[in-house]
Amino acid sequence: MAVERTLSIVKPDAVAKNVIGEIVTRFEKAGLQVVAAKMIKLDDEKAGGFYAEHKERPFFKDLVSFMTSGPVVVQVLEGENAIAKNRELMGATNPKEAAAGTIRADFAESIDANAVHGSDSAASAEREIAYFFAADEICAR
Ligand code: RTP
Ligand code: MG
Repeated sequence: MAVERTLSIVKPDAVAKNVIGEIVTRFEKAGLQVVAAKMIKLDDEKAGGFYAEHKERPFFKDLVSFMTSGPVVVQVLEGENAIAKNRELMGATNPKEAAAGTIRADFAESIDANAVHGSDSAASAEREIAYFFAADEICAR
């Protein structure tokens, strides 16, 4: 299995609930390492650009409005099979469909306020990491 990097976002609902640490602990316990991290408040342009693939979807406006509603924590996670592993830890997009014990099952409120984002492919991970972090902000471990 290859060592990969993936982009994770702790979304505004989870930051507001004060569960940043509990979420990061799940990544660490699963063998993923934080190699870059920052807390930021997204604006419409930054959030819209991040979710550009969903621009034509009916939920796009709500998605941008939610993602700009409060600060988020963006992180790069590194580890074996990191992209799929993170998606597994997150659970399904809709918390009602998320498997028991996943982050979304335990912390998400709704399909909009769903606690976390994770890159869905190697190509997405590469684009999303570069979208938030300069190369010298990522610390090899
Ligand atoms: P994310 O990108 O945030 O990690 O979530 P995801 O891959 O599980 O889901 P994706 O299809 O990429 O959708 C991005 C975010 O848009 C909202 N969404 N709402 N109302 C709806 O049908 C709907 N579908 C998606 C969710 O908040 C989702 O996280
Ligand atoms: Mg997605």
